[in-house]
Amino acid sequence: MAMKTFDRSTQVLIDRAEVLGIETGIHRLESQQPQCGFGQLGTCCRMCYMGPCRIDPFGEGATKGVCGATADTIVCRNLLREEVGGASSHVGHARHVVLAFKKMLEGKAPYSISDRNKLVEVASGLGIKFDGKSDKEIATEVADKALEDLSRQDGEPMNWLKLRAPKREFEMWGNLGLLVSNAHNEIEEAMHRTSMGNDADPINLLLSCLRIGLVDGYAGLSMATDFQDIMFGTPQVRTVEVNLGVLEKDKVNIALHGHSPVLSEKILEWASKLEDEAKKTGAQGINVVGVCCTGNELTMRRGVPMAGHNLQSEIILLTGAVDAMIVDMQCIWPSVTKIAECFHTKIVTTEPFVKIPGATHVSFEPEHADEEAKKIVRMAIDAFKERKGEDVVIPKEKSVAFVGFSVEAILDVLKKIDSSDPLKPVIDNIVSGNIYGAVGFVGCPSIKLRDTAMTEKMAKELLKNNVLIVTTGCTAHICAQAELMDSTATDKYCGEGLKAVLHALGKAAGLDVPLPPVWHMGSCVDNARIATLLGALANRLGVKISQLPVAGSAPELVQEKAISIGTWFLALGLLVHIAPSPRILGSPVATKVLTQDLEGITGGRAYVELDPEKAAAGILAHIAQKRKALGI
Ligand code: NFS
Ligand code: SF4
Repeated sequence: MAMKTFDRSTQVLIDRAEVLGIETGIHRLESQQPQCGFGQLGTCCRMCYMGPCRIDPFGEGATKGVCGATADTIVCRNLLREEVGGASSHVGHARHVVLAFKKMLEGKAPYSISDRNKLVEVASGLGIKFDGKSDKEIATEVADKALEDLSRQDGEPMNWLKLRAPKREFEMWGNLGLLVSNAHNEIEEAMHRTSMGNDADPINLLLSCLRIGLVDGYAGLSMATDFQDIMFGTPQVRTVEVNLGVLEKDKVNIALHGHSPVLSEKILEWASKLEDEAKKTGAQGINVVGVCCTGNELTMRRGVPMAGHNLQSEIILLTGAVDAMIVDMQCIWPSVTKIAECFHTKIVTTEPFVKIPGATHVSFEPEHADEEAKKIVRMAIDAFKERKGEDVVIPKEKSVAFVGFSVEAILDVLKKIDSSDPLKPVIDNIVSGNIYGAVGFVGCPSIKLRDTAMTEKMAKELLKNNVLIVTTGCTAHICAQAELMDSTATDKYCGEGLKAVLHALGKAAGLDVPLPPVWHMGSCVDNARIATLLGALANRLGVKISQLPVAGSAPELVQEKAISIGTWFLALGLLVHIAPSPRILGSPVATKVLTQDLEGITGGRAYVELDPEKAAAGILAHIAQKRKALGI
């Protein structure tokens, strides 16, 4: 019997997998059932070799580990380690971009500054003096300020925290002793703290979670986004094509998967330069498509089609039409090489710390970016030659999405309505209720929830109630595939108030259609853009972010990265809806603090709900309460 799956385009390929006897994540999930209850509750500890210890949440078995650690201690330590995994990924990503940027400035890597305005904005925010300095000198100081956040030992708050944190929240974190100074030290200390025989105090551990949330938000997401914008340009609104139907049978299809635009921008450049070489092999050209967050980066800046989200990263290979999938870092399933083996598809890994058995490894160094990108594109062209005669199955599903809603792009549209006070029209509409509130949809597609259409159902329910949605990450792929990012969605799904606002904005933007009701703000590191927008709104109103009628949601949690981003949002004072539950329910203390007590500290609160209608209702109730408190 065919496996149940999430959508039509994917179903076609799951069916193909079953005919061909190829295993996918859906099949492996089923064979993992039932998954371990201790693991789900977070009460399993492997921090030392007297264990592994497991605490029975019902009090019938062991209530303490061999060393005496309680469920509260174990759960909070495990949670902090998840955060470290997430923050390490984002800080690693940011460092990787900053180092490429430095090499560019030293004339050693073939990249350039694309957005001088952003450079000036960041440099002045960092307090760098311009007097007569060249752009290169200013940029070098900016890069050094970033690297200082990974090395300083003087206890001063991180430069990027001072640069990007909203005023009132910065003050609040200062009062709570959370102004982190050095991302690497924080990560080290969190690992140290959670190793056997150190921190056993659940509250102290949870405070450390907030610290790592700030590390992630500022030395990870914000830093990466700033440097990527300076190097590759700040996104502008445009329309693109999405879903698996963007593959083209007669072209060399290159799927770019992972996270860093340092690699993918170069591949894209060389794909266009080598178009003629591809044509000589009989192909009609080269078709570069994006998967996961690399897809988001490329689509926001270059209009590259968004082929699929994380759950489709192995599915897309089942088309037999992908000639090469090039990956860099994060969210890459090791299974891709196994599936690729069944076709002519080449999987190319590029990072020394991300190798997969069965893949071809081309070490991608910014210094040799041109040669390596050229080599990789040629590998795809060669693979295309091998494809001749093979059957390909490309699902026909394809839709259109508006993308590129950077804060700058949003403000550009708003300035056309009120050039001196661009946020005023938004605030007026929030006050009038035309915009009842706003929700950020972030994170991944969950293989456990995808067939419930969790994200789409929640989104539609919120739009009906005039809640504007912004989105990033793989959730953006889901919304785009559900046609929620097309202008037609506005009349189809929005309440009257929101509809009117989006029509007016479309007109202001010079379009003859409304803006869509779900705004694509980028990849997961671009959650920094959401925080910037919220900070600007709160600042304009003279309130804290926690007072705004807004919320965050990771409707289909998968990655540790979503945990660390979510914690940053909690520190910013947001209600953060999550499904499935993070692994905290085995600890009464962690559960109570994160879902209740934290609200009295940062204003943020975690909210777990797996039913889409109930989750939307919970968020609406939260927005109603915030509106009431503001007297609107
Ligand atoms: Ni975000 Fe992007 Fe996707 Fe989830 Fe992975 S690609 S960084 S973690 S799976 S949204
Ligand atoms: Fe067990 Fe304690 Fe060792 Fe964890 S640290 S495995 S609870 S003995």
